[in-house]
Amino acid sequence: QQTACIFDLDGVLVDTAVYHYKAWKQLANSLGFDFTHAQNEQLKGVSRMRSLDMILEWGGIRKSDAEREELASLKNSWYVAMISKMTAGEVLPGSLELLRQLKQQGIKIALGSASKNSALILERTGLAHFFDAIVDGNAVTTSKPDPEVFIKAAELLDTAAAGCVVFEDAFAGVQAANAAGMGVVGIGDAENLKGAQIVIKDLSEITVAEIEALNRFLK
Ligand code: G16
Ligand code: MG
Repeated sequence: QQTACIFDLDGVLVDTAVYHYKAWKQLANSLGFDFTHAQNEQLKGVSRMRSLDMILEWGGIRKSDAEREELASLKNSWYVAMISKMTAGEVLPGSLELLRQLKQQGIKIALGSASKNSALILERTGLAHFFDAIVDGNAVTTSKPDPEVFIKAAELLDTAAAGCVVFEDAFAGVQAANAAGMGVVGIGDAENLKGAQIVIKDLSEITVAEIEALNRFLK
């Protein structure tokens, strides 16, 4: 059974986490409070609206639905202004090399991201052409840890879930991959990524052979 790869975007292929953080921090500060680094970790992989709700809760602030929409689009306007200036230099170490090798060996590649801005980011960083399928925040109704985003990606790649290997930097994403019955490679600190089969610092630390060994048809 064939292997396919599904990549999360923010924090796995590109370093956009810092821009999300800056924009959310600016929003929280404008409302008169701040949040911690540990709290920011919890926002990774979580949808825009869910992130906003978590932040408002940390600040002990209640807003109407209309105000929440307004705050989310304000944050997004700051975020989009920052990512509009991204360059290929902001692709994380090892990403380009691994994507090239996977392509060379005929392994299918999908994006499985919570972001509604994935098209702009892939465009700006020159990664768009690698993907056989793109499933992002515009295509799903439920956020990670729900497996919807990865299940849709597997369907588009015409690959059984057990043959898919997901690359994730967020705990919510690791949970989503496990719920989908897929292999999962964690990117970052092992303590934040319980449930991943392997945890690496970045994509330079894994080979195509090691990825293929995570295909669950082989287990
Ligand atoms: C990313 C980030 C999250 C962000 C979400 C939505 O998910 O990790 O912090 O809240 O996208 O992004 P946007 O506001 O651009 O729609 P992923 O799944 O790519 O890591
Ligand atoms: Mg991520």
